[in-house]
Amino acid sequence: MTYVKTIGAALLASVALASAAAASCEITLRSSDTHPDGYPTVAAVNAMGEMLKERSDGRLCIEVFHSAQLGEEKDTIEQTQFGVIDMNRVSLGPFNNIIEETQVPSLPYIFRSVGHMNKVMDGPVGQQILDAFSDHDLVGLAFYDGGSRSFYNSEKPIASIDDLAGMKFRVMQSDMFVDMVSALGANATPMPYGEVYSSIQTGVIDGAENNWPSYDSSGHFEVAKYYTLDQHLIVPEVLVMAKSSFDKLSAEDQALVRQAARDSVPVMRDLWIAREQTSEARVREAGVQIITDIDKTPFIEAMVPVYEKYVTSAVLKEMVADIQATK
Ligand code: GTR
Repeated sequence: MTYVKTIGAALLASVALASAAAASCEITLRSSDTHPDGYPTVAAVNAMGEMLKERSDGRLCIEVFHSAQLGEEKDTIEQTQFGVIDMNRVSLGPFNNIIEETQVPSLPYIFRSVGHMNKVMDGPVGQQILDAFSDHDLVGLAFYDGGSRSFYNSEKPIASIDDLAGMKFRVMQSDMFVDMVSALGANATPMPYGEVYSSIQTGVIDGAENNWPSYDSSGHFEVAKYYTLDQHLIVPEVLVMAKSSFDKLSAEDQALVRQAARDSVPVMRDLWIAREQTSEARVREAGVQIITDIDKTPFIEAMVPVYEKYVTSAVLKEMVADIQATK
């Protein structure tokens, strides 16, 4: 009896402690993500929240609203600019039409590999892009990994650029991606991520393009069983904060937020590498036809007009040259 009572008291005490810690959050930053709970981006922002809470003695907390609970990326970006949402983890793609610097790392085939992308985004070009957010009511905190994106569709195996002719693909809401698909001879439909599954299912589009973890977690592989590893995009993902929310913090707390964001990057990269493998295995097991033997040269050559149209200012030209010169 005494034993049970002691355990009961200890349990009660720990529950009380846990709720005291939760109650002591003075500021809770609401963060948006389109991905489901457990996805590497969601887990990384949660990890950032734990670091922030510990380093601020429980004062600063983050609550991640995953699974697009706060809306689709384009809308949540606007809400973050207005300060309705404090933090947002999104692809750079939906920023392309708003912040021209984000177009550069979103250019097709700009990076030779994910390692090249990480090196560039960890360096001066990455910093230049993070700084560019400040002219748009946002604070750029960190870049995450998004692997490489390739086309998948419900119709047929695509083994060469010619197979793309006339097909209809969803792209993120970025004019540059519409032009990218047109330059490949196909038709692009910009649309929010959450509408892609049913649009493929009902034949509104033939397919879309994404990385292994998104192809898997979105369930798109169930309706688009042909995946061609042309790897046309290696678009970084970004964690941003509403400038108005950031400005409300003391200088010390701002430094804590920036540091915790930076420290969440290696966490994210490790989770990403593991998730790419499990997603690929899961999708292969489901019987998806993966086309790996594809000549990328005609894809790369077809992108010349896209570069000509979008890389126009001296600033962007220099960024492209810097990226190409990064070994
Ligand atoms: C994912 C990315 C999301 C979102 C999505 C999309 O790879 O992580 O942020 O941009 O693609 O295609 O909309």
